[in-house]
Amino acid sequence: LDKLHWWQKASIYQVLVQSFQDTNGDGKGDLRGVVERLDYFVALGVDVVWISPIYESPMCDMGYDISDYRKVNPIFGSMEDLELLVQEVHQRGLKIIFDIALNHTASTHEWFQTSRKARKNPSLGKRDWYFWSVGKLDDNGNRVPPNNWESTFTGSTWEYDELAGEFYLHIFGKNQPDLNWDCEEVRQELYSVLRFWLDKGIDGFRLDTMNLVSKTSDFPDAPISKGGCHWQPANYLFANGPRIHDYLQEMYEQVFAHYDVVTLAEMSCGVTPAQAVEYTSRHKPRPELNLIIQFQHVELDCHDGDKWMLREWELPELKRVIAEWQETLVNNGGWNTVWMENHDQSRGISRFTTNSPRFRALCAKLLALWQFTLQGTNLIFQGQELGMVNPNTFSEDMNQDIETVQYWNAACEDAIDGESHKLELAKKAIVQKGRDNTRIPFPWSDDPHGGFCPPSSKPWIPAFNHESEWCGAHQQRCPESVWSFYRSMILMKKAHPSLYHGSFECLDFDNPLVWAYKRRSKHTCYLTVLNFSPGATSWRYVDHGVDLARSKMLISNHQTCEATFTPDIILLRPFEGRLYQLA
Ligand code: TEU
Ligand code: CA
Repeated sequence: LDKLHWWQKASIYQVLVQSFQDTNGDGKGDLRGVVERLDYFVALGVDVVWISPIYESPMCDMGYDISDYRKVNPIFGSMEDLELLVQEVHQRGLKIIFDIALNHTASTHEWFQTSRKARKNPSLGKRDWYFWSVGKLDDNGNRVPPNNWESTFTGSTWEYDELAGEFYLHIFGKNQPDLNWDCEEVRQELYSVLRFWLDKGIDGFRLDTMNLVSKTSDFPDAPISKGGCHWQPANYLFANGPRIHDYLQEMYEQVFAHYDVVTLAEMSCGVTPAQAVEYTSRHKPRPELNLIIQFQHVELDCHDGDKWMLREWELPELKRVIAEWQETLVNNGGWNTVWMENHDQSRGISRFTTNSPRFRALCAKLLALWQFTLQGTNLIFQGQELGMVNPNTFSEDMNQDIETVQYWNAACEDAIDGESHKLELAKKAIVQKGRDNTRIPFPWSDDPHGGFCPPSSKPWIPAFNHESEWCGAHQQRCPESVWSFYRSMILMKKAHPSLYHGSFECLDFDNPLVWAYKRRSKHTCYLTVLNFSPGATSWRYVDHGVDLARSKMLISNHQTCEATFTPDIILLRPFEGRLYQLA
């Protein structure tokens, strides 16, 4: 156990700074706000604070469009505020990691501005810092993009730039041109940016879209999407590309090897458990990354990776995805991260259980039991520990997110001929999946705007559901609250170290209602049993080689939990979950 790194034992708490705590009344959360709330993290028991991008940015994509990597965005505060935050975090025995996007910059970045001019005037330098293409001629002799790739935020990944007289590549928004990592100078410059922040004493990075930085050089067309998907499968042509391992190894050797820090790399657009082992294995001669964030479990509710094409799913599918990740990484020297919501995803309760208010607290606790008894480093997104749910309403002026706005505009254009059913589907998808679902202000108290900003200010996006019993202040005082349950689960994991590294074994795969699994290390074995259904049910443990007679129930999400099992069956109430330590 002493061999575990701090980041393997840590619970990481993600703060979306803009929606956390506003201190100067401009309706946007800021760094001073995070400083003011640091004791909240201590009370909850988390170890690491992950802050969303706070660099200079035109804020077209929540700061994932960076225009100067070495400057602090004034809407969040100053460099002094940031240094104060790092210092105050450390004073409390916590750690802090920064979120940074190295795959692309903002189009307003000086690098991109130079690059576009340099296409016609090479002496300016930075000519190849981005991906440029003259495109091709279509049948009518018009100049069109070199291939058919569609961007994550709808439309072509190629945008024509007048000044350059060429197209540039952007996998995300057109204001987020992709950096060309094949260019040595680009990599060196980015490494020096990383060192700049590490030298300020931060404890690591969440690296945005890190598996996208090596692209195939010839930009072939992607297969045409089937079934009216807005998103076609071009991802395998730009994710996990040909030189990705070289670059990650180089980055490790030139930067991270020299610090005791964690790298938490987001791997969007598809990564398999086997690839994840490649990226994170501790047994490799040339290490790359510590942790990765994968997405397979949040892609079950859509068709072909198109997040807006909603799809019904069954519990056994979720079990299979999770089991494959758990087993593959544990058995091969990798290490999982376990998460269910973030600033790009909607709320876990609304997605994995039910929106019914009657079950809200139970479901929140069920999911906490689930998340904290799986193998891996736990990531919690702000408000998850309060059992926040999707607002579940649609209003056009609530849509702030670039992805949602562009999808909605495209849907409106597409439905011109009064095809109102198309718009209804789009609305439904946005309500269920839109990124603004988790971006609304944090409900601290039952003050106006949930105490997020002064009463006279207007939050940048409307606050929602800050009913007093669900707000942070109330839940912190109430031992039965979701918040208190999260705290218990965080402490539970620390008290039972086998939950960090024990093996994972899924029982009764095909059971559509109950999810049961064992976690085992040399001396201890744990059993988690979760009823994912709104009805009472039972689970037969004898068939699965479990002996409950001499075992101890450690925690349950039902307040009074008598030993409801007959000699070989556990009776479970709606959405009931339990954790046993087996003798
Ligand atoms: O996300 C990368 C990504 O591909 C997905 O998570 C994507 O945003 C999602 O599927 C869209 O629904 C990262 C950031 O987390 C996200 O906020 C940024 O918009 C994106 O990169 C671009 O920097
Ligand atoms: Ca502010």
